[in-house]
Amino acid sequence: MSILTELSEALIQGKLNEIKNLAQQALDEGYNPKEIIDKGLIAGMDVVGAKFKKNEVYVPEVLIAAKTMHNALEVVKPHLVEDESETKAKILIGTVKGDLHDIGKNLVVMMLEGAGFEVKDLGVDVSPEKFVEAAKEYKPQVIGMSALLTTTMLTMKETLEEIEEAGLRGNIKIMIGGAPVTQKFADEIGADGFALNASEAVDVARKLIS
Ligand code: B1M
Repeated sequence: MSILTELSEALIQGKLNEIKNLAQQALDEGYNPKEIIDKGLIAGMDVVGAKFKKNEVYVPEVLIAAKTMHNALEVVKPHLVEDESETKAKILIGTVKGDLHDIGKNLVVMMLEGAGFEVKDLGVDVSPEKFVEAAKEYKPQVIGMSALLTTTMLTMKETLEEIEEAGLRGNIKIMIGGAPVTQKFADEIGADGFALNASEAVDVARKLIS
């Protein structure tokens, strides 16, 4: 079994401690952090998601998988910070109101920081008002919103409208993402950018500030 498959399996089985050693082993074997995340950790989480959908696993198991992912990311994260030369642009980011999923958003944060962006992470369940308040205070060039539920995708539209109503839209670009989000949806609600995954989020953010 390759180390990436071992990582997927450890995540599926919620091996909280073993996954740290496996992540380190993958780095030692020369795999780059993005491969470890995409082909090992996210691949494992996709299996958990499919099982969750079929009621083969329940919320407690999914939470353990999430914690297992977090443990592995702690080992990988220092190796993602690579590009110190980028101009520091500020990005405000959060998972929208009603939504508690943060693994994908945290990955986006890690990649953006790795690419030299200054990121202010508002966490999860972030209301439109909180996005607006923080935008006034922090003055970012980009606001990023993440949503994992089809229901909370609608909150992205609401948040975008509140940002517009607060008169902040002229200076700030909006980027959205999350498993159910599409380019079509981004166009429909008038977001400036959509990214399918964390690496793409870096490219999109760079385009938005250029
Ligand atoms: Co939730 N959950 N969950 N869950 N959960 C999903 C999303 C679901 C698809 C599972 C399923 O049915 N197959 C389903 C949603 C169905 C729908 O809306 N259509 C679902 C459900 C129903 C629920 C609950 C309602 C379950 C319940 O309580 N009955 C509940 C809701 C809670 C809430 O938010 N209010 C719930 C709870 C949870 C847990 C708390 C147990 C846990 C979250 C733990 C945590 O995040 N700390 C959880 C998890 C882990 C999942 C699955 C299994 C995995 C999500 C994940 O972390 N993926 C998920 C199934 C799935 O997606 N396969 C599921 C890995 C992550 C790296 O990918 O988040 O897509 P992702 O992020 C990617 C991209 O989307 C993109 O880049 C990331 C990295 O490449 N991206 C961005 C993300 N944000 C971005 C922002 C950007 C740009 C790109 O710019 C700003």
